[in-house]
Amino acid sequence: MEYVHRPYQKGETIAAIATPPGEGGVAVIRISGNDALCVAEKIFSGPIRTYKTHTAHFGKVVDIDGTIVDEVLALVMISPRSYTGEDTVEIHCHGGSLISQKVLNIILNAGARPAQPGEFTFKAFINGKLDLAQAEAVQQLIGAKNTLAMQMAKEQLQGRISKQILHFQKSLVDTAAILEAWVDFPEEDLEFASMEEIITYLNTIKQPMEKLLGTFHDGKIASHGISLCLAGPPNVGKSSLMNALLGKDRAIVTEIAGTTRDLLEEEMKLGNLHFRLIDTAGIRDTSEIIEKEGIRRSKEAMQHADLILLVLDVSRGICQEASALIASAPKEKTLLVWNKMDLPHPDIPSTDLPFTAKVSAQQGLGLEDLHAQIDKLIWHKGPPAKDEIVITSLRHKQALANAIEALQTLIDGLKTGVSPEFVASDMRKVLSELGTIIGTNITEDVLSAIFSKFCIGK
Ligand SMILES: Nc1nc2c(ncn2[C@@H]2O[C@H](COP(=O)(O)OP(=O)(O)OP(=O)(O)O)[C@@H](O)[C@H]2O)c(=O)[nH]1
Ligand SMILES: [Mg+2]
Repeated sequence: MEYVHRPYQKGETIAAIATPPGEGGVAVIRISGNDALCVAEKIFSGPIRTYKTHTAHFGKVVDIDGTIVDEVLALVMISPRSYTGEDTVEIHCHGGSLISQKVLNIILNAGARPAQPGEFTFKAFINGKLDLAQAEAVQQLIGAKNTLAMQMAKEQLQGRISKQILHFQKSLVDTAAILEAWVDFPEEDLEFASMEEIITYLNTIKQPMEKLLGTFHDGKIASHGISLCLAGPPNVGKSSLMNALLGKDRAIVTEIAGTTRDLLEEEMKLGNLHFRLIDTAGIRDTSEIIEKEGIRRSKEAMQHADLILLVLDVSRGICQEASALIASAPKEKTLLVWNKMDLPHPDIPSTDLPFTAKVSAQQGLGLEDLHAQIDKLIWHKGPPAKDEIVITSLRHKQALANAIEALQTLIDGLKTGVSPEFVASDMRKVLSELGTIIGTNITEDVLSAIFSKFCIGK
């Protein structure tokens, strides 16, 4: 993708349609920048520059040749009281894709430049209206697929993560100053007692940082959804279970072992969470070339999935393929599902997989319990509390993990007596890694990568 936010000139006037493409009741075209009022006045029938901030005015959009293009509402927001922090005008026109495009073109001809993805939010960030974590939360809020993800994005947008990060930074600056002074005056050795104190103190900061890092598991699940792979030997009813969970006849089911050859994916909502179900080829020893490739993909899917439903046929007990699969299944993410409970079956053998469920995919029995077991497996300790600060972004997780690692190196360095330069440099790394989360200390290409994922008009 083209480099997004360069060249960026502060205050440059940009415009874009902010509503989704297609037909709707109303379309909103946003103009932001130093010349926003001027540009808007050129195309609007009223004296926009004389309007008070946060007022809406009915009027007409007029083309250069005087043709009336649409009847619209113009909403004026004067700097700094706008989303971007700049003068902003929103034109609310009729919501046809042609008409909104026409209005946008007239605005562009009047002197605005087409906005790039996320550029309004980028301006908000540059103008100090939002920090980076908050700006990212805007996109998460728009993309939220469930109420939990929405809740988490809202918390982040309100600055709760940023506050926590700032708190970590603030707690470290005094120690950072001591360490920097130590670099300058190494002959004035840190006293042993104060060294001990520093180590203890740094550990007390590290603990809440680690706790915050630990919330990523829940944050990822809530905001990005869960991949759930149905795996097992052939003919045990994986595809039947996929259909039962989806409530529709999606996968082919036959009594022939080896029916499913390829991965089959489908989205599903279960309770408050978003799932990507993956049906796979039954795993067995085979020399048949297509099936072999299918099985390779099954194993790969199992490896990458957040959760595995290992499906077995209860009427067959534990066959050879099943026992190999049970032995190799990662316990922390596998739920053993005994299917075909409607058939006569021997006693259910015990295994060392801690999570099990009993169902009949064909009869639709036991699905509620299966849902409950999935829930149990997903949340290590129940879903996050409403007021818990949770990180949801991989970028934040990595930065926090790097900061913790540098902090640990620093602590180890103090213990083993490495030279002050190294210790001070580790501390700088801790602070700068934390800073990247909220957007201080961030390179332009990272910024560009973040905002290019936004939609145009946001
Ligand atoms: N009695 C009974 N039969 C079932 C149940 N679930 C599936 N079956 C039957 O078992 C056979 C295999 O079902 P599938 O869903 O195709 O099994 P699969 O595990 O996807 O099989 P492959 O794709 O070949 O690996 C079909 O004849 C199903 O009707 C169940 O709960 N009870
Ligand atoms: Mg199948």
